[in-house]
Amino acid sequence: MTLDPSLIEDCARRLLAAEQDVREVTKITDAHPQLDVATAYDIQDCLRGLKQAAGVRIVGMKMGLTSKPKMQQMGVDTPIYGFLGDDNAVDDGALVDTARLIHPKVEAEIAFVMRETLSGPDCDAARVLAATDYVVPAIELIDSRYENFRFDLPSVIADNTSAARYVLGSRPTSVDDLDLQTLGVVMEKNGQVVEVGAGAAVLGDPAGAVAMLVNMLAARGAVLPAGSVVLSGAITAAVAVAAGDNVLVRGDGIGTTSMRFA
Ligand code: 0L1
Ligand code: MG
Repeated sequence: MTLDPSLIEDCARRLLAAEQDVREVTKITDAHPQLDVATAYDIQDCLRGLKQAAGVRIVGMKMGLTSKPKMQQMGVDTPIYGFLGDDNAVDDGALVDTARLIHPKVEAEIAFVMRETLSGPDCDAARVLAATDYVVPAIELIDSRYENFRFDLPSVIADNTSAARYVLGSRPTSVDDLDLQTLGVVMEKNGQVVEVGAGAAVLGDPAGAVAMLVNMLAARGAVLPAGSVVLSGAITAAVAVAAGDNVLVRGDGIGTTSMRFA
């Protein structure tokens, strides 16, 4: 079911207010049970427009629900995408204020920084690799605006796929020197290893996940601009964090990145 434009804007404003006021809200489909995926992306686009109007600069995109277990849990067979603003970016090693977050969780990811603009519909991993400037390890902090992190597919798309913060490693590595599928990643919390994984956990190949993003954008008449940061999807399960925690992600041959929580 599509919604009329004023309802789309109401939904986007409600999600924006929840993020700004750091409070949970009921999922959109409680009020609009027939909400479809295309209209959910209309709400996400509206949210993006509201943030841009408030001065946020869009710096990239993210893929979500890229692992088989998470897709099975949601009963879906396609990943989802969201946008990244400069207000989501955190410096490597910086302190993140948990008072500004509802129920934060972190994921280990590989981030791509694009040298060239990519457009679909027939993008593939080879084109992504050719258009990539470099990759770095990343931590994505997700923070659903919905009660108890409970949502369905249209609701989480509207909520910008739970995007909240991210940090990138500071040592750029060319993809020419890497096998992204076998690239191993370790996540430590407070000095203990809590998650391990390899790039292939992301839809079989993180570069393939970026290609899928480009093709999904093309279906909505959009491109992935040169200079974009792309979080390609979680390699590990999401781990809850709280004030006092330190999280570090190490990627084989690509360095480390970290976030501290106050
Ligand atoms: O980045 C992600 O994979 C998260 C997507 C949204 C689902 C969630 O909040 O767990
Ligand atoms: Mg993620």
